[in-house]
Amino acid sequence: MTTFDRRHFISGAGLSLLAGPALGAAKSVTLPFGNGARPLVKMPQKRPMILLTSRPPQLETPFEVFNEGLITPNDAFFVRYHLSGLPTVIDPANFRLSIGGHVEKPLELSLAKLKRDFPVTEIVAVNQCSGNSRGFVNPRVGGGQLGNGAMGNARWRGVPLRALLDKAGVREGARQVTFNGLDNPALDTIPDFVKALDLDHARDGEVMVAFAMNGADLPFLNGYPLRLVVPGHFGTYWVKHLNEINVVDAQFDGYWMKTAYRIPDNDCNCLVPGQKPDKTKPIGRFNVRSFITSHTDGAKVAAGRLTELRGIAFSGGSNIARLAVSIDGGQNWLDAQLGEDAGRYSFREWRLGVTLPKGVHAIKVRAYTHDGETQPLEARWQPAGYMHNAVETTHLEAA
Ligand SMILES: Nc1nc2c(c(=O)[nH]1)N[C@H]1C(S)=C(S)[C@@H](COP(=O)(O)O)O[C@H]1N2
Ligand SMILES: [Mo]
Repeated sequence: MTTFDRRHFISGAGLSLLAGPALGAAKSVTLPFGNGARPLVKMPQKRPMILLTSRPPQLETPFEVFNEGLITPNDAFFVRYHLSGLPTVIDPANFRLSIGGHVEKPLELSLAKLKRDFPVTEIVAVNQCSGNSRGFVNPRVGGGQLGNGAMGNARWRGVPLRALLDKAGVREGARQVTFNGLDNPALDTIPDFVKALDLDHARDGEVMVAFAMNGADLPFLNGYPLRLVVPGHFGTYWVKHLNEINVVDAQFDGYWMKTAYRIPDNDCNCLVPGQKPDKTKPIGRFNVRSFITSHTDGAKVAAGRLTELRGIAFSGGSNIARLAVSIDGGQNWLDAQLGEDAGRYSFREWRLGVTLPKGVHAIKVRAYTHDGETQPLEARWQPAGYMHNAVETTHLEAA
């Protein structure tokens, strides 16, 4: 039985919150934008993480974790929830996943049956919140002021959604599939968190009902016992504590699809700051991003000696073809060496040795995908602060 005692849970977070200002340098971090001071808190199954809110729990990964390896450890993986009514006790023996709606034969599956009667596959894929990096958006927008740590890369293990839908038998006329989890709104006025995918997407063979992450059960806060994995797509679709799958014969118009998580429906998914979109669509795939993980802004390095720069890149599903690094603020670009290819949905590591003369240097990194997509040099803007992916600049002081 996996038990999450709410008192323990909340008091754990609450205690750290109360102690916040007095915790000292090791127990807080300051993200590099206004009002960026955050406490580090320890929640169940997690190492100290950057606290955004405690109810519901929202935790950001300390950025240095991304320099430790290709895979983000379970205990450092970010946490995002919308609703404060989290399940507190989930008994794996009694848990059931239902697949119903516009199908021939509705299913009620125990965890044991799911693992036994269906094909099991694995995929390495990045999960990233739509609002990752929102704190850097300028002019600022409302919503969680996140640094770059609302993302992570894991090896997910589970059953292809297609196999479940095929077993249930999708009926003629089906259009979308909806996903609901065990968490609920604390107030009647807040709509339950339900997401939808088009039927073709749901049946693409890659979308997965995952029961494990990096070789272990999903951590509770990352969706135990089941979550949806939607490779290349923003985290909003990756429904946690997934217990209800419904096939529907119309466009699903719940709040979290029709009103929230929408982006301007134009080529750049962006607007002039302050402008309101006249046409929107649901957010979809990631745009391409890259980061330096080996050095933080303002770091000091040895002048005239070899410095190894390292980092990561990822995209919405097209392989990273090139990682360009500029050590002169964007005038000239060098090709970095790409690391292990763990698949087109994974982080891809990169490295490049550079020798910097005495002085301050503006280092920029820019990823290009196999399909020719790249990052904008100047940040784009949109009212929800989603999809921030501008080229990052890291200043290094060589002395
Ligand atoms: N049940 C449930 N699933 C959910 C959410 C939620 O609020 N409830 N939030 C979604 C959003 S917006 C994101 S970014 C991802 C975050 O996944 P993580 O918490 O495992 O990092 O979960 C998604 N799945
Ligand atoms: Mo999200």
